[in-house]
Amino acid sequence: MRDANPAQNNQAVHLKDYAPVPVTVTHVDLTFRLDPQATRVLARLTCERRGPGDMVLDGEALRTIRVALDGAEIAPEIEGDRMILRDAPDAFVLETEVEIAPERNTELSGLYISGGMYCTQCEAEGFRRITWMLDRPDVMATYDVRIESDLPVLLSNGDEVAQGVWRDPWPKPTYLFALVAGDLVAEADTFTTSEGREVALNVWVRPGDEGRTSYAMDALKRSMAWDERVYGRAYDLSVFNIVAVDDFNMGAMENKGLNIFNSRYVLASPETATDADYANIERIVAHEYFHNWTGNRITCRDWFQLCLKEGLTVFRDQQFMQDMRSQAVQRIGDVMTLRARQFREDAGPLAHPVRPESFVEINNFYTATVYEKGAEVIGMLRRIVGAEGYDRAVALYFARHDGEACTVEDWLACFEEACDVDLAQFKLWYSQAGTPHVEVRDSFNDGLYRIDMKQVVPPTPGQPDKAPMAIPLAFGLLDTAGNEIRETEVHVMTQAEEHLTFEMAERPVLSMLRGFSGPVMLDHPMEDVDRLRLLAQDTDPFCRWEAGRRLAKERLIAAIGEDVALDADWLDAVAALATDATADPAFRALALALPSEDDLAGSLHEAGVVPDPDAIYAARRHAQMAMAERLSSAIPALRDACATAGQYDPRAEDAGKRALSATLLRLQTFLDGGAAARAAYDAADNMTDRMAAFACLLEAGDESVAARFESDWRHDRLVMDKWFAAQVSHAAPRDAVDVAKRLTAHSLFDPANPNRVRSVLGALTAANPAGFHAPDGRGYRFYADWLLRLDGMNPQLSARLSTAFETWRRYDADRQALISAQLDRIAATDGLSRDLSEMIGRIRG
Ligand code: 0A1
Ligand code: ZN
Repeated sequence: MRDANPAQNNQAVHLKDYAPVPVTVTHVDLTFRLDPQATRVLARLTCERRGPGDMVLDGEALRTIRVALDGAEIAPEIEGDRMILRDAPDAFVLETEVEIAPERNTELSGLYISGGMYCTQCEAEGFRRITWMLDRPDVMATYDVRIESDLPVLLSNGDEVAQGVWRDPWPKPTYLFALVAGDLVAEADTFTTSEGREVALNVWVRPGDEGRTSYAMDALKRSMAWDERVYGRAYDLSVFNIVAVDDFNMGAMENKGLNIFNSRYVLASPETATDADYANIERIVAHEYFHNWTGNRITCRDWFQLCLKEGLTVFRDQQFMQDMRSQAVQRIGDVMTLRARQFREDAGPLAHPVRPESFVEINNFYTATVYEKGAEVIGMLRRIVGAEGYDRAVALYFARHDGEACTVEDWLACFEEACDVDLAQFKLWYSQAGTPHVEVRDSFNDGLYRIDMKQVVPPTPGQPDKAPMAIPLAFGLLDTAGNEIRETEVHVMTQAEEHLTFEMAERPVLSMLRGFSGPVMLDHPMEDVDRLRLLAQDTDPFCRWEAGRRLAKERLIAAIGEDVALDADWLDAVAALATDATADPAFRALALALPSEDDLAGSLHEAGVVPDPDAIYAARRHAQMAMAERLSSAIPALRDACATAGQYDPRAEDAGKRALSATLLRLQTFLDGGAAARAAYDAADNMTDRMAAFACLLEAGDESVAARFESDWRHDRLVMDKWFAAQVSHAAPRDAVDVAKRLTAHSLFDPANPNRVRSVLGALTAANPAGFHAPDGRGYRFYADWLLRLDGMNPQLSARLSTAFETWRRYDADRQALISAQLDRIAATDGLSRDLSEMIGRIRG
């Protein structure tokens, strides 16, 4: 696909240029002689010609020792990162021997060392940093792997044949290869599949971390059972290994039979992990496990099809979480994530379709659009064809494409055939970027209720004009007393403008976009009384929450820069929700949370107003203070009612109570300067409660709590990540950059560890926007300095962090000039990675 030296080549690859390989590899035989500075990799590739043309292998940062074709040494034609084999025979064996240095691998791509163990990361194009190979997902081969090392635990994909010898019988692309070697300990268990296969399960960790794996193991077993029950997919090897590593660029990786995880998504104990950590572990363990069918057994033809495995697997993990926890709360949380990350991306210079048409560096496309919007697209498909149609189509997909490398077209064809639908227009969801705006206006006259709908898909980079999309709009109608008079129905909007009419005796209240039935921005003006009615009574929990959210947002926006009092009606509604003992505490916690500062900035920008980060910060504080005052007398009793019985239990029911209690403690802190939080900190017997109190104390300006926390938890790297992040997140905006600077100079700050870096730099940009956007530009300078420094070590990390600048055109001229100067400075730096240079180029626009 890529037709020149990738390391030095900043040229784009295009979907339209896809061509299959002329020579493929059907079996890979690998021997690793592990050494930190000089690992030898011996590869025997069984190759087969499929058509005319040269065989072009990928290799990066390899020292090539020997190359032989059918046993005879050859002098290969190596051009930068490509080895070209001209006139290869129809069938042959290509042998190579290379040397690599895992210890010097700071990119964390290929074979590297983390916390004393060898591990690999091959997605997307890391395998070429291990040995010469056709490093692309449409080349699927079986693998035999021998690991030579004195280390006690030696793992690779598939089933273990002998100590350190592994065979993976399922053909797979290179990106799913994995190897782990180290001094590790495991929690072991077993699972018997519906097909009667005994599977050994292991969660491997460094000595000292045992005892923190049981939740991950439990989540794994529940995932295996769920995929059998809901999708009819059983596991297909005799062993499933999970390994936790400390230095990892992403969340986790679905390597066949050997998932490798960022340790923060495996390790949990009540003392060290929060409810949010437990939920993430459950979701990510499920996600990686589900990839075994959606990604591994059926993989992607090329990287443009990334959403084929990621959108579908995210959708599956969301379904799983809804089944394991509260459906409503899970959906609201997923929508919040989508809006916070994907809508933001879709509205700025980095907007791209769910299936991009070109890229320079594929690692820059593991985005919220491919993952989260990709999942929404699957959800819309299911809504359109119905649950049974979806099941039929998915069953056809598994039956027809098992063992293949597929495209989005293959996937959609299964739906068209199994459900007899035409998806030509629906397919625009894969190719048109930008969040559709849906404008809804309703009116009632003489017994006729009319809903007028208009859709506009805004222009995005490279896509000035858009065609109307197929948008499933789920809606219901309530009467003015709040009773449902029409149950949820789904109208699939296909034209730019449409209307619906209903004969009715009285004006109804429209509950639109139930369950958030499509990833759109809904513009539906409504009287406060109707929103309050939906908030109190809608049968659709998403729309209830959304009604409250709209009310809060309208008030906050009105209050920004003005010193207006918040109206009593709204505060009464907030209080009613907070005190409604019949509602799920997790739902109440969500409904009491105000829209984030970034959400407000985005909404102002949408409305043509330049957001002022300090004014937004002040308006939120002002609203929180008003809520606190309104609820003041109720808070202690409400918090008492949230107390959970017995020992800490991560289950959703208890987590919801803790979330509500934490929300109330935050409000209480506005009133008592931290007295209740101090008591809560001292009384906490779990990390969820401790972190909630810690955040309040930091916001209240408590000067000793950070030192106390540090001396209690210095030894624990995952807890210390929270310590770093909380101090930046909860600093007063004027102090945030100084706090971040001080923390990057702390002895425990390690720029080689992505989690630690994110806990400071990510927290500054994501959780303290008013601090990051300090008017004198010191936040931008500090951040750009770090991007440049990190880029020399870990380009994936610097590129990902650079997205903090994607919203720069929202802000005032002074801030834009300050950011632009930093972007220019980065762009002008010699030796910038391909990853970061692509990102900065796109962000500058
Ligand atoms: N496929 C993984 C995510 C992942 C992607 C890239 C990586 O390295 C660049 C690592 C992990 C998933 O969806 O979980
Ligand atoms: Zn994934």
